[in-house]
Amino acid sequence: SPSCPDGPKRRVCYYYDRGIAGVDYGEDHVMVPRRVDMAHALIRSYGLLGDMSRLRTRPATYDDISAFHDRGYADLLGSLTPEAFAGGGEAELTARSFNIGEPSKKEDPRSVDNPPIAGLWDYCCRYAGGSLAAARALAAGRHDIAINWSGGMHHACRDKASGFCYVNDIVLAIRELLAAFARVVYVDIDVHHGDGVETAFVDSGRVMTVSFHQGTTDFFPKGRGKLQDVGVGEGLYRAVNVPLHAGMDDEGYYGLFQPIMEKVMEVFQPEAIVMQCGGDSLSGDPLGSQNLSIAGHARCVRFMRSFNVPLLLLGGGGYTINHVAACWCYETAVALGKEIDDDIPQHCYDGYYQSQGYKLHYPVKKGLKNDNTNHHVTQTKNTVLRNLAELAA
Ligand code: V1S
Ligand code: CA
Ligand code: ZN
Repeated sequence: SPSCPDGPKRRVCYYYDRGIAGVDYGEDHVMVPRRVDMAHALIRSYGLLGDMSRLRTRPATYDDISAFHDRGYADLLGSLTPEAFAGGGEAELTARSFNIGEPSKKEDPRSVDNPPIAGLWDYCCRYAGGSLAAARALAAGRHDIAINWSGGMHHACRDKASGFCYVNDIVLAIRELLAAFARVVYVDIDVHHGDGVETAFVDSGRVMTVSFHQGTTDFFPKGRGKLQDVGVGEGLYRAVNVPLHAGMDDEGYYGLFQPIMEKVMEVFQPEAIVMQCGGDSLSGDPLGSQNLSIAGHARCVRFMRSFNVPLLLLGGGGYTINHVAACWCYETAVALGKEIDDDIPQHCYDGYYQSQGYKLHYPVKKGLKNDNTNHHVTQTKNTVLRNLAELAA
């Protein structure tokens, strides 16, 4: 079979749906679905589309979504419109009870986490449909790596929205993979804890969830992802949490990521990997305070790819849209085993990259304080490795 310098050539498939670009969380909202369109345009401008199969699929159905989500919640998602919500009455109350528009009326409507957006159901079905199709492509053995940058909505719960996430496409995709593979590892490098995914599989012996996240007091989702949260029942030691302080750099991050994921792969022997590549762990993100470069973020993707196990790459957070688009484009090249030029080609969104000198790799914050002491990092690593060793015993 054909090979590249780092092993066999990977068959990569890619999902992109232009119906997602126009979704609007609201003028002041930090979540901008257009960043996926920007990533796509960049990927196209580098000529990478020719190296991948394009996944054309149907949107997820009500049955697909209610395989995990509560039917009452799915019904609400399917019927809610901004007009019905604004009209008050039953629709508004029901939406608020599912954390859409927030439970409290006191909230400033411009800064609601989960607004009742126009085209909500269509949006959910499209990004979830992409992750499901990507999982099916891996399960059928047709591809080695599948990508959906519009997915990765890791906070959505069975019966409520949370953290800009309405439907948990990751849980749906993992369930699909479990029909074909005995064990699945989920690894989440978004700056937030992957709470919705961890909760869904916390007692499962077949899914191991690993989240690296900012774990400072009050950081969203508050109280989740503690080092001591290790799973329950059949899932004991199969939930891994790596909380970090602000200012983490590439070297410190990889110094944790590499040995932990190496051990995870050794003790759990997964048949498939799902990786949430949230771009809010990148330097300069307005919500996160980590200091990763695109190269540092992508190094984690490259490491997971090196195991040659079917790999599903998903998006997630990321609120400096030019940085996120550049990152996901570079990670698409990593998936393909290609090195791409640092100069951003001319394309429809190139003006967005002026602040980074039209280069893919923008500089991290020089002199930013790293609150992760060597002592703290070593202790965290040793605790996680000790827990994982329980599975090897
Ligand atoms: N941190 C943070 C943050 N910022 C916002 C926000 C900002 C502007 C808006 F117009 C609307 C919302 N919300 C939050 C967090 C949620 C973060 C979700 C991250 C999602 C992900 O990257 O992991 C994956 C896509 N929400 C909160 O902190 C909750 C509040 C406690 C404060 C904010 N208000 C709006 C709700 C309650
Ligand atoms: Ca995370
Ligand atoms: Zn996030």
